[in-house]
Amino acid sequence: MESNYDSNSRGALIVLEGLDCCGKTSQSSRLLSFLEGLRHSVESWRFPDRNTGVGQMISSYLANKSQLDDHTIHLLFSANRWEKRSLMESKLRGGTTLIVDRYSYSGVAFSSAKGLDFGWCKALEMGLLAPDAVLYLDIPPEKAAERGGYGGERYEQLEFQRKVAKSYQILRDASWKIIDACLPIEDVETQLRKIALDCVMTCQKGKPLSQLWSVN
Ligand code: DGP
Repeated sequence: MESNYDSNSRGALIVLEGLDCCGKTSQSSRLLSFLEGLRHSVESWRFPDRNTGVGQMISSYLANKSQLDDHTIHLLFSANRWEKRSLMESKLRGGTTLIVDRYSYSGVAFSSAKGLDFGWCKALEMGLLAPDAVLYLDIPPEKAAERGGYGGERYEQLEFQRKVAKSYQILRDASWKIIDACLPIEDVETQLRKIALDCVMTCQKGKPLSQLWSVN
């Protein structure tokens, strides 16, 4: 009997991206429950990871409790992703799928929207693991601003989010799936489930890991 097993069998790296208040966080937890329900080994991660020392500095900056030069805070965001790289790789190689709320794309989109050089922001992410799928929850900045909880943190300002949306557009590549985040929450969930499941299956059959910024 032909086996689907391959020595490259691994978990999938699935990233959710989008403007602030696009619904990523609730969709990440719904996706986690869905895949867990199918008995997949799966974890939910998020960046910034505010639990590390670096993450606490970022958290304080986002809450406007500390001031940092734009390049300095960007380096911290990037370091926060790098400090989790080896754990990420071992989880994936061990067969665990990771659903990651924000990743390098947020890094480049948010920092370049502040005026930092696009290429410089991208260069810092080179060598991090490339996602198998980027699920971009697409929402007009004006709609996101109408949602509850908006405005609490440093970057949650309409004019700034408009710039972030433009930067995200430049970053799109073949690994991106664009989902209309204005649809009812269940419809968004259905679309994400299908894409995520396809992705998990492909990685289970043996898909080599690649690094940013390669196109899958
Ligand atoms: P969240 O925990 O999803 O609310 O994200 C925190 C905020 O940080 C959000 O406004 C997006 C922003 N952000 C995430 N990664 C980066 C990064 O690498 N650089 C910058 N400048 N901002 C980021």
